[in-house]
Amino acid sequence: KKFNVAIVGARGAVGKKVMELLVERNFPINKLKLLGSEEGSGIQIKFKDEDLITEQAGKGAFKGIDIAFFCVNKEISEKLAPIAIDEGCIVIDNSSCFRMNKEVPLIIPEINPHDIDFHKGIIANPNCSTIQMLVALKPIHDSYNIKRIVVSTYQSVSGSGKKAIDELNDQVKDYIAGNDISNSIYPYQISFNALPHIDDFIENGYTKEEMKMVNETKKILDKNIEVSATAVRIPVIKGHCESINIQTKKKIDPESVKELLSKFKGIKVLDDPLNNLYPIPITAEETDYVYVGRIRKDFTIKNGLNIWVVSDNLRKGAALNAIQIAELLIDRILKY
Ligand code: 2RA
Repeated sequence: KKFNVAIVGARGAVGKKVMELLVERNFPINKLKLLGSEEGSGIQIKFKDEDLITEQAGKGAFKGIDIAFFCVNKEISEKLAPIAIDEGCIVIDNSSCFRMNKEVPLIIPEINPHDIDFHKGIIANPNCSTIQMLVALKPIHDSYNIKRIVVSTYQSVSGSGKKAIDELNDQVKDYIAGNDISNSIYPYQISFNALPHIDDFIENGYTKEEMKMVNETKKILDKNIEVSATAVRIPVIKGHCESINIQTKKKIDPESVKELLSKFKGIKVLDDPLNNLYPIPITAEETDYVYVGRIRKDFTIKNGLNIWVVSDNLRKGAALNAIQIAELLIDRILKY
């Protein structure tokens, strides 16, 4: 059986990656429809040996579509997802719009595949920084019972889309040319800088990005885990890094954790610091793995451990996880 698939936001950083991975993973596609804004319609994009033309997303655009990948911001998802469901398709949404909605399963296939069974038309893809953190922590939680997580993220600019990638490249070129680089689409320039400000600040002093990690961890992994997060944007194009400190209920040691992680599907352990072996963004770029290194005891607390986690935020952090959800959907529900 093959499926009719749509990508909403096919020209964005994540939408383009979804298209690429649908081919790479040989997803069973009968027809692919590329949907976007009015100004973004009528554009020719190659898919396999076909030239597709982008069309405007809206009423009627989802008729006959089985699965729609939404790779747009939360406002567009909020407006279009109900239309897509009305027209009979299942929406896999990459935005934060529906993630905390009780009717919407929030899925990382390696962690909570069974949650997909209760979907009512929308399945939410977790935030990139949540996905890589929970893939790394799932085996540890199952064996040692995590009670607290303190995480600092070092997130690449591709997380905020194509415009931010272009801006970082332009700022570096301007810097080399001796031009002023202080103006920016961020509150401050991102090149040669670090910004503790991803998504909006809210009244409790945290950003929405940091609260996503707190709330999504509770929904996906375990509501009893306490999370304290700091999300930082750094001048890297692709690949999010995270420094994660955990405290577990059971006694924990780095060697056993290293062995446990190396057996978990989707994780690669790179951990030999004396030989400069640890994960870095350029290791992770364009691969499907969550890389873990710098696995070491936190000597300052009982059952404490520090780890360093790196993953390609456009792949496992977004497009790959979304496609793995679609693979789960056709296996478990649409009975492919
Ligand atoms: C970011 N996680 O990195 C957010 C959205 N992709 O900007």
